[in-house]
Amino acid sequence: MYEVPKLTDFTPATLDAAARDLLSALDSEAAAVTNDADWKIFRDRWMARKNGVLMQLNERWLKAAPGPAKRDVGQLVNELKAKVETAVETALQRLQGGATSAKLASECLDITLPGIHRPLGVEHPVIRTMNEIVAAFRNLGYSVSEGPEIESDYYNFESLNFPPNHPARDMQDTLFIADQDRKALRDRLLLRTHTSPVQIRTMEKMKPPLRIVIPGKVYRNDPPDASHSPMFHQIEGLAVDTNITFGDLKGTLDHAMKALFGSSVKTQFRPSFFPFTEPSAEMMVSCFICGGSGKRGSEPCRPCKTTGWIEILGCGMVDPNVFEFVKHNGYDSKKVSGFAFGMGADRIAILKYGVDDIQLFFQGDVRFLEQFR
Ligand code: 2NL
Repeated sequence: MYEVPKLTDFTPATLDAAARDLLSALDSEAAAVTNDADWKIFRDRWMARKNGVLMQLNERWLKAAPGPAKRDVGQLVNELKAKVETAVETALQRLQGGATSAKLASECLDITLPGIHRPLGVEHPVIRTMNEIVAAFRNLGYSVSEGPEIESDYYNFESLNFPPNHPARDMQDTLFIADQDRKALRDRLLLRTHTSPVQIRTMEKMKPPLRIVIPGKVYRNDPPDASHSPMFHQIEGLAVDTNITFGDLKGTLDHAMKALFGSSVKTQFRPSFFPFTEPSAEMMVSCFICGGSGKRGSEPCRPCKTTGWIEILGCGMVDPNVFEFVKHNGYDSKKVSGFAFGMGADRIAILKYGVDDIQLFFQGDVRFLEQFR
């Protein structure tokens, strides 16, 4: 370890040699600094006010020099002081520079590497079918309405003209919210069994004329199998105005089916029953798989069971009893009339895409879903 020597003479040659010794010691000690702790020791050894090398220079060289040599020794000590300060500062910069480049190296990013491929999802086939049906009616000027999936008995049944002991209110079919027995029947909560309550809610808010479609989830206490699911999707429509006739119903639905399944499909109406419409009908569409022939080559057509017709929806003229519940908002059955229809979106998606099990729609198996890309 370098120590400042006491000088016996102060000739330029002796000073020169002593200065060279000091600088080479400074160089090698500076080079040995590899971390912050080293650097502090190095700095203190050379620059400490108490007995640092620079202080020793003052004591052993400057103060010890005889009068005539003082000027030269003073100049040399000043030069050495500057070199020591520079060496200490440079060693610190070298350490910090090393930290910066380590940081840069760890953060460096090769922007020429290929990116991460994130597969895009697709619209679910049931949602896609609902959107197509909604679009067909929007083009006819219909608006879209939505409402709660948890409903009261009033909106789900009573206001829709379900008689008190109608089988559709049966515990077998309806999923009720638990612990509602203290409430009046009309206030008891359940999972809506159809989207019709939204039609009543919309008529309460908007005066006639009205043209709306309502897509949404509905719930029934059905055990799941290939054609049943306790949750499924419905689209309903409602048109109310002065002088709406069964002819308007037929023309509107015929037009919508041609928009959905192609302009060559035919429609046919057969008598039916719904509590909220009178008269009621089910609408058949000529089979868009076999073109109405009932055969595919020499094989029987499965989707239409060889009949050439597929039942697609239920419909009818709004029963005056239903209008009674919203009469206060301008729905007076002496002044207005209307038609309504409802269809199962899952069933239509099954027919459209040739799917043989409704459960596939709700299992979230990507191998099934990615086929709709
Ligand atoms: C079906 C049949 C239908 C309606 C739904 C409706 C709603 C109001 C008044 C009258 Cl507020 N009718 N909706 C009418 C006829 C049939 O659905 O088979 N759906 C799957």
